[in-house]
Amino acid sequence: MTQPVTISTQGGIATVTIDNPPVNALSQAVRQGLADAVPQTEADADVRAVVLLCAGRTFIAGADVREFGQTPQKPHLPDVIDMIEGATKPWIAALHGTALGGGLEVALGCRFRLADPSARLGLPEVNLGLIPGAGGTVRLPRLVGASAALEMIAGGKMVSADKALAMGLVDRIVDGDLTQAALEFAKAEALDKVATPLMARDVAQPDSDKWEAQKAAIAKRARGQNSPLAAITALENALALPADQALAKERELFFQLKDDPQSLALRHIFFAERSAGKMPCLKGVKPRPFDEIGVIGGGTMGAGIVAACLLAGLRVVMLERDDDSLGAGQERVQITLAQSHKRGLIDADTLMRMQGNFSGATDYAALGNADLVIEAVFEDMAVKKDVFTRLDVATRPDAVLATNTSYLDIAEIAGAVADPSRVLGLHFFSPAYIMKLLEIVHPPKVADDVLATGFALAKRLGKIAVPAGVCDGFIGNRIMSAYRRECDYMLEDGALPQDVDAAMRDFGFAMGIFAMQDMAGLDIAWAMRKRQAATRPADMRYVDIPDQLCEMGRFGRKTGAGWYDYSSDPKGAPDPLVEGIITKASADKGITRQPLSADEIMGRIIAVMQSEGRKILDEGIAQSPEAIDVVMVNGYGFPRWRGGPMFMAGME
Ligand code: T1G
Ligand code: NAD
Repeated sequence: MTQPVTISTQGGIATVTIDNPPVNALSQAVRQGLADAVPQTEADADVRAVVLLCAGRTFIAGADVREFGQTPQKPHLPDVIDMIEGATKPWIAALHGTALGGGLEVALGCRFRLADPSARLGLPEVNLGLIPGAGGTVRLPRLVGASAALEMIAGGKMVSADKALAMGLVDRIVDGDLTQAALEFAKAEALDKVATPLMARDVAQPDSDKWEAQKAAIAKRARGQNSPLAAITALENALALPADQALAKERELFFQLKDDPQSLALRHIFFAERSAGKMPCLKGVKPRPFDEIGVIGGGTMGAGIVAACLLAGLRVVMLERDDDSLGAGQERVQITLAQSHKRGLIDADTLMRMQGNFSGATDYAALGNADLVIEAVFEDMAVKKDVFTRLDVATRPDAVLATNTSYLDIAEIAGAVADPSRVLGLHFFSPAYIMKLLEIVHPPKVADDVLATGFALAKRLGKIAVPAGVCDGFIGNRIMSAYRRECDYMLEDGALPQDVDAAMRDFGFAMGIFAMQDMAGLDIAWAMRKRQAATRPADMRYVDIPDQLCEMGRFGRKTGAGWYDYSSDPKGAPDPLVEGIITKASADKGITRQPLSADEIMGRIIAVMQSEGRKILDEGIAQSPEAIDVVMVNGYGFPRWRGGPMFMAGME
C-alpha cells in the first residue's frame, strides 16, 4: 500500500505531502507518516523549514471518523501535533479546500498557516456530538481569543479564508500556486521570526459580561445536545488552567463524548446521509444532461424549485396556466432571489446572472429545448395527467419528466406519456430552496439513466437524495401519516394537542405535529383522507376530529384557527372549542379519557414510526434503515442527535 505521507526537499525546505483520498482524513497511517516526518526533517541538516500540504481536493478534513468505533491506535493525534509544535524547524501549513477538525488542529500545531482564497476552516466536532480532541480548545483561544474560539467550536461552522485572516487564524491568503507560495514564504520569512508555539502563549481573559452572555446563548441553542455544553467547559478550562492541564481535561471530555449516545447517533446520521443516496443499480450509469430545466407551476413548490435551480446556476423556464399565475410565480422567485442577495448569499452580479437565466411562459412550446421538466401543479391526478400528456408532445423524447407530487401514484402519472421510462418523482420539501431532503421516487418502468439524472440534479442542488419506491406518501409522508393517526388516537384516549406537541418539543422536535399541521394547512391531509376513504379498511380505527375542524373551515394559521386559536396569540393558543370537540369524540366512542405522560406519548409515536419503517423496508420502498432515518431527520424535524427512529430501534 503506498504511503499516504511523503517528504521531498528542495532549497533547504522540506515539503511533507499527505495524499489520503477522498478528504485526507487523519487515519493511523497518516498520523504515523506525520510522526515519522518530524524526526526525519529535524535530522536533515539541509532542512531549515517544513511546508505541510495535501494532495487532492482538500487539506485534512479531520480525524478518520470511521476509526472512532475502534480502539484508538498510536500515534495519537495530540502527540503528533505536540511533535510538530515542538520541532526546532518551523512547520508551515498550506491550507486549501476544507481544513476541518483534526486537520485544523494539526495546522494550529504549525508555526504558520497560509490559505488559498477559497479555503474554509472549521472545528465541526460538535456536529458529531464531540469537541476537538487534539488541542483545538486550548490552542485556538490562544490564537484568536476566547470568544471567537468558543463561537467557532460550539457553533461548529466553517469560516472563509477572508474571515480566518481577519480573525488571525491564518497568517496569509495566497493567490496562485499555493505550494509555490508556501515554499517562498518558508524561504523568505519563516526563518527570522518564528512565532511562539501556541501552547506557550497566554490566553486573554474575555470581558466577563459578554462571556456569560455568549455561554447562555450557546446553552439555549443546544436544546438538549451535550457537545456544545462540553465546548463551553473546555474553553473555561483553557482560560482557567495551565495549557497542559487544559489539554488533559479536553482529552477526558472528548473520550466521554465519543461514547455518548448522542455522538453515536450523530456519527450514524453523518454516514447515513452519504450512504442512503447510493443505489447499486446506478453504479457507472451516466446521467442525462440537465442544463435547461422546465418547471410547471409557480406556486409554493414550483417557485421554490425554480429558485433552487437558479441558485445552483441552472437555466429555468417556468410555465404556468395563464399570465396572472405566471406573474405571481415569477414574483415569488424574484423575492426569494432578492432575499438571498440581501442575506449576502449571492452578490449583485450573481443575482443578475440568475435573473438572466430565468424566463417564464404559458405556452408549452417554450419547453421544446428542456432537458428536464419538473411538474409542481395542483395535487390532483387529472390535472397532473393533463400536464404530462402535454409534456409528452411538447418536450424532446429524451427529456426527463419529473413530478413533485406528495402522495399520488407516479406510475399512473407516467402512464400519461408514450415512454414512461422517462418519468420519475422528485419529491422536494417546502421551502424547496432551503430544505436539504429530496426523495427520488422510482416507478417500476423508470430508466436507470433517468434515475441517475435525478441523483445528479440532487447533487447539483446540494440536496440529500434518498431513493423511494412508489407508495402512498413514499417514505416520509407515509411515516408522518402513520404517527399523525396515532396522535389522533391519543386525543381520543385522553391527551390534548398541547400535551402531544409539548412532548414532541421536549424530545427534540422543533415543533409538535399539531402545530405543524396548523402551519402547513389541515386541508392537505383532509383531501388525502377523503381520497382514501373508499379504500380505508372498515375495521381501521378512524378519528374524525380533524375532519370536524376542516368542515368548520379551521385549516390552521391561514384561516386564523385550526388545532389552536391564532386570533389573540400569533403563536397559537389552546382553544376550549377544540377541547370540547375532543372530549365529545371520546364520549361518543365510550372512551374514558386517561391522561398520557410525555414518555407515553413519545413511546407511542416512536413505536409507530418504527413499525411503519419496518413495513417500508419489507416492501422495498426504502432500501435501508439509514434511508428512513435520513428522511425523518432532514424532512420531518426528527432530532438529529437521536439518530432517527430506526437507529433508536437498534437497526443500524
Ligand atoms: N472521516 C472519514 N470519512 C470522511 C470524513 C471523515 N472525517 N469526512 C468525509 N468523509 C468521507 C465521506 O463519508 C465520503 O465517503 C467522502 O469522504 C466524501 O465526503 C480529532 C475528533 C469534508 C466538507 O466533521 O464535513 O477531527 O461516501 O460526500 O460533500 O479533534 O465530508 O465517498 O465513501 O461529505 O465534498 C471532524 C466531516 C472529524 C468533517 C466534504 N471533521 N466531513 O464534503 O464530500 S472529528 C468533520 C465533511 C475530528 C479531532 C476530531 C465533509 C467535507 P464516501 P462528502 P463533500
Ligand atoms: P400551489 O397551489 O401553491 O401551486 C400550484 C400551482 O400550479 C399554481 O400556481 C397553479 O397556477 C399551477 N397550475 C395548476 N394547474 C396548472 C397547469 N395545468 N399548468 C401549469 N400550472 C398549473 O401548490 P403547491 O403547494 O406548490 O404544490 C404543488 C405540488 O407539490 C402538489 O402536487 C403538492 O402535493 C406537491 N408538494 C407540496 C408540498 C408543500 O409543502 N406545499 C411539499 C411537497 C410536494
